[in-house]
Amino acid sequence: MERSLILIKPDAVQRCIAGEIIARLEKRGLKIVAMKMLRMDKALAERHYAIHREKPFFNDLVKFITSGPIIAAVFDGENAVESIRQMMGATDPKKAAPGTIRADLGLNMEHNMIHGSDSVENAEKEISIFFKPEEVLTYTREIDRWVTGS
Ligand code: IDP
Ligand code: MG
Repeated sequence: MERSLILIKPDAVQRCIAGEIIARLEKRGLKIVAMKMLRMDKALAERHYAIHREKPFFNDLVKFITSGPIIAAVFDGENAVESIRQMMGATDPKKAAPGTIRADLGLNMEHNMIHGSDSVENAEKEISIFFKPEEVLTYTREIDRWVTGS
């Protein structure tokens, strides 16, 4: 099983669409194993988006992601990273495939509703930025229940 970090961005929280995004991921069969609402500060945003530091849109990206509360969550499931990327759709909602979160709900490149890890390796790094190990539950399919700790 695999874990991925998602962020429901300030636009989605502000427009009250967080629940729909979470529901879509849950309906796909992914399990919530950690979740919190927070407002990212500049340092956290710069760390999370460090890979984009040199990009022309970096400052706007940091400004936007820190502009209001977000929901950070860890989803667990088979092929979770790739599944979530597929469900998100392309970065630009105008180019995202119909039926994806960004195509259906996103407005533009900046207001594209959701972040999802792009690889298993990055997922583990990103999860550790937002959650302490003990905040992430382990979902044990064998007995179909959650246990505390990872
Ligand atoms: P992703 O979110 O689909 O993984 P990334 O390339 O990792 O896309 O970019 C991170 C975020 O930065 C995007 O979700 C988007 O909000 C923003 N972004 C990416 N490219 C551009 C751009 O060309 N102009 C403005 N914002 C951008
Ligand atoms: Mg990315």
